[in-house]
Amino acid sequence: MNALSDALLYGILDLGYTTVADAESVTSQILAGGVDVLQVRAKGADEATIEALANRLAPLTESAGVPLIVNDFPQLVPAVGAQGAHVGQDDFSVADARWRAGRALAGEVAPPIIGKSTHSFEQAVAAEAEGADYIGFGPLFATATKPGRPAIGLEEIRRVHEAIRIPIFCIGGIKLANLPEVLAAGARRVVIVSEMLQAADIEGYARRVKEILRHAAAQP
Ligand code: TZP
Ligand code: MG
Repeated sequence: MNALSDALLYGILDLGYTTVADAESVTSQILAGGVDVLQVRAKGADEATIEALANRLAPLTESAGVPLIVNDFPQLVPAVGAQGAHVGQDDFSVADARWRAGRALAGEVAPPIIGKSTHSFEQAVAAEAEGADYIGFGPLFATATKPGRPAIGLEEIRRVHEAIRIPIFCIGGIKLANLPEVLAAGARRVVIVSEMLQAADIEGYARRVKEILRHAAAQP
């Protein structure tokens, strides 16, 4: 399984942009394009729907060696064979999510990965202190994928990277067109949802983004 510490591109299979019927095909394209982490996210969907979806995706991520992360439902991690869960500021604490995600796995496999959404420098520092394995940091730009959440801009990206050691995935309104600006502001890892899922060639899109991120990461 690929290590989170090496991950540059984080993809999300979001049912806001993909139908349930297309889930495997879209996931296969995302994985073929070199995404390093895949989250399954379906705002408003019930637990059974997410469980069924994650169960279908787990064999694909498993054979690609890519960690599968379940949004909002850490208790599904053992049931579907995912590697972790992602929680928001108003969801479970990191410790609670870890307990729910790991209770059926104790001693069998690696401990679950727990990620947390953060929207400010203070929340980023607090998430690391709380024991999160990684954070999402954003939305950098306003985005229809997370309606009602104000943009936080690019100003704090560098300071957050200097302050904490866990992986920081910048998120929110990131597109090929603004990626250079996001990287110049100090980002190293990104999450891209809508532009990737709406691309005519999802695999080619992911590959292109990954190449840009690799190139940026190789700079001294
Ligand atoms: N959390 C903060 S912004 C966001 C989430 C889930 C959505 C990012 O999606 P997009 O389409 O890449 O702006
Ligand atoms: Mg949430």
